[in-house]
Amino acid sequence: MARNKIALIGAGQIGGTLALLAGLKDLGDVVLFDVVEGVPQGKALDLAELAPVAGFDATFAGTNTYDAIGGADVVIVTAGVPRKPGMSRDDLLAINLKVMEQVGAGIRKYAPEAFVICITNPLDAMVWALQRTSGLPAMKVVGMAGVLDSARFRYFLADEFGVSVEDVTAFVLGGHGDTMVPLVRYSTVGGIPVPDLIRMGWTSAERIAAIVERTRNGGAEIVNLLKSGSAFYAPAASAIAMAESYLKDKKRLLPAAVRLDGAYGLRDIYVGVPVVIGARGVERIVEVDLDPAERAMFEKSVASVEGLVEACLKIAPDLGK
Ligand code: A3D
Repeated sequence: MARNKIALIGAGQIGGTLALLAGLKDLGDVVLFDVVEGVPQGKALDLAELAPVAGFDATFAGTNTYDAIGGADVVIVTAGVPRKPGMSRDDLLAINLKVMEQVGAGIRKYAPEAFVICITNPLDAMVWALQRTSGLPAMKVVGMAGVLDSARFRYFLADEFGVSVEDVTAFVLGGHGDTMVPLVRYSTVGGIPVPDLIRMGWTSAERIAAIVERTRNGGAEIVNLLKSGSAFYAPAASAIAMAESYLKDKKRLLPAAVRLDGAYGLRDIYVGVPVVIGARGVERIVEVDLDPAERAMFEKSVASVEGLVEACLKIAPDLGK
């Protein structure tokens, strides 16, 4: 049986880590694409030279032309520019929107059957744009943010309780950013909901509130430490978990930015909700009950994503048409 093909659009910090993890996890052959000449080729060669040591047989290719992604089963998009000092959110949006137009056209032409995972920020707006510019069905185009945000939440909770990260589950809803909604009620340790653990005296409501706040600012915490660039190991591992669920039809229930067309009372917007990812892509959107406080936080988060989408439409009214 032929190996799967994984195309990585953007061969920067996350792109390189994605390639490494795809190799180590034996997910398939990897093509790294970037506009910068030499970088994808150099990273691909370095990784190919790692394969004998690590003991896997995937091939790695670096490219500056889209034809090389032809027939990819999975495409993971990290292409774009980061926000630089003095650049407004709208400036960043305009630049990365242009990038999504190029990437979408490349996917539309060469990898129309792929499952596409977008990581480029501002996430919820970029994945919305990418679905339009690629013309792929919405169930095949998702954004990665919730797996990362909930992994951060899980890590902080495990640390608080002194238990294995493996036994902590956590859910984060909404857009990626400081309006995200970590759902304490649906977060558990070995199946015991966090509010019960508070009642059992394992922690206090105040400490959980501080963990929620730290989760919301998880990206900024790392940016402040690194000084240049943003997190890349955990974001890459999170996208790989989504790719693996698709390629192996694992049907994992994961939070992802998906296009809502009715669920949660929303239409034509990408926002983070729990979904089942299997061989058909997004196979199910899970509509969880929200209490009034959670709903209010979710609505605030949705409003901020709507603001980004409106800004995109102002810049490119005919996007994907
Ligand atoms: P970086 O190391 O800068 O890599 C981006 C790569 O994109 C660079 O190699 C660029 O040369 C390349 N690039 C620029 N324009 C194009 C283009 N038109 N076509 C193809 N490639 C291009 O960044 P990174 O890997 O650290 O991060 C990538 C993206 O992920 C950024 O937008 C980050 O903000 C975002 N990010 C999102 C999360 C989420 O949880 C959603 C987390 C961390 C980072």
